[in-house]
Amino acid sequence: MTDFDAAVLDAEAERILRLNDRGGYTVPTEGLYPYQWNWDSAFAGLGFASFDIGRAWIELETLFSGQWENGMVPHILFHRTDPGYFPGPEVWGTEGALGRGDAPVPSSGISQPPVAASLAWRIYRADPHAGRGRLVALFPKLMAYHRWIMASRAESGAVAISHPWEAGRDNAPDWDEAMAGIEPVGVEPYTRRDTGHVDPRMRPTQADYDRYIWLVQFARDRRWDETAIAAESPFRVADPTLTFTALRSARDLMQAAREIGEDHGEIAEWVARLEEGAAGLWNPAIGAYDAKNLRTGNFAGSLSNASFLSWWGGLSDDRPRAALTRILDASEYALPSYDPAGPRFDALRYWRGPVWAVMNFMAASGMAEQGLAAEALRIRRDTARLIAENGFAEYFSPEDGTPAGGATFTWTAAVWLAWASPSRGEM
Ligand code: 9WN
Repeated sequence: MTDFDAAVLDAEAERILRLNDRGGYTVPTEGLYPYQWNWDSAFAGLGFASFDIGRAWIELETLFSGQWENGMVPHILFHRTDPGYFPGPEVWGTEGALGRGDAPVPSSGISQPPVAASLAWRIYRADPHAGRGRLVALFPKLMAYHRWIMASRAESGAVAISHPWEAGRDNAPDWDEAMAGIEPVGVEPYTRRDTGHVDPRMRPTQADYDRYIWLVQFARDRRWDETAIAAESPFRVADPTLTFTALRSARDLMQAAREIGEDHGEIAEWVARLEEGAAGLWNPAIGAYDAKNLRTGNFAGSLSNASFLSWWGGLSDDRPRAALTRILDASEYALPSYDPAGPRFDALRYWRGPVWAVMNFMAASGMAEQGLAAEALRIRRDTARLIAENGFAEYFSPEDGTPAGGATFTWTAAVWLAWASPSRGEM
């Protein structure tokens, strides 16, 4: 399918990673996201690994420099304050948060999909000789992160989010019911910054933002006490993104443990618990894995790109295949973040329709491992086409590939380098 010059795009992707490098960490894109984000950074590491293995490890090490004493790895590290992003550190108010200890980097109070262990394992395998000491040093921190997830988010077996930002799929239809249950009274006056950078039609709505900030204030008022938040917040949703990335990371951590001669009994228990929890996310009504509102017990009824992370999570379950076939047939460019035939589909609005390269990478890599070669190839080709035709955008319309959100985007460039580029192998 190469009617584009892979070498030129490889060089451009490399240039983007260097461009967004702030010295030890990479911003997702200049302007819109001026800080270090958790899962973006792990993907940046994967991208760096294709041309600078030392820099790849530094990205992860800087991310874990912001780890809280309780093991939590924040979703944003505010290394240098930047007024271009809202909400900044003063809104999060995590100084003195329970569990934070003397973590040295100002941060948010929530986490994000835990892909770091999986990507560290890949970075290690790219060059075991260079990576051994780095992996040995990072391993206990990765363990502490996952111990925190299991202790504070896995009460249902599946992994729950306490804020939509935690799933990394901010305005996905998955949270609509839980978000509607919030009356955003008492939100302090604020000015959004995102809509100054990007067309508002490509971003969450004002009603979403009021609730995002309400939830931040709710947790801040409780000094980020996980126990109180779990007990009292109206928002608690078991999420396929968190569940399947945690499951995959646990499996990869187990391999890492074996490699460096560490005990893996505890990890095996996590895998068993998460597998059981994941089974509870199967929604027969949509023939796919789904988010579940833990306050009502209701499924979201949302067929999303996260639904198809089950293979990445290591599940060999074949049942989602019919839904996958339907979604692939319905999309010019796969994978849409929400079912194009669903009532809440919106081709450009962020996580309610657009295609995201990182999700494609995980979903298709899992499919390839579990024998869904044709589906995996289709998704990889679509990802390559999207980027070749429209640039390294944050996300893309599944209908016609329109690039949306921020440009010169770190994780899109990283996924290109690590996987989508034809120079990574036959396609
Ligand atoms: C809030 C950085 C992040 C990604 C998320 C994506 C978006 C932030 C925002 O950008 O979220 O965390 O302000 O919109 O949804 O997945 O990590 O790229």
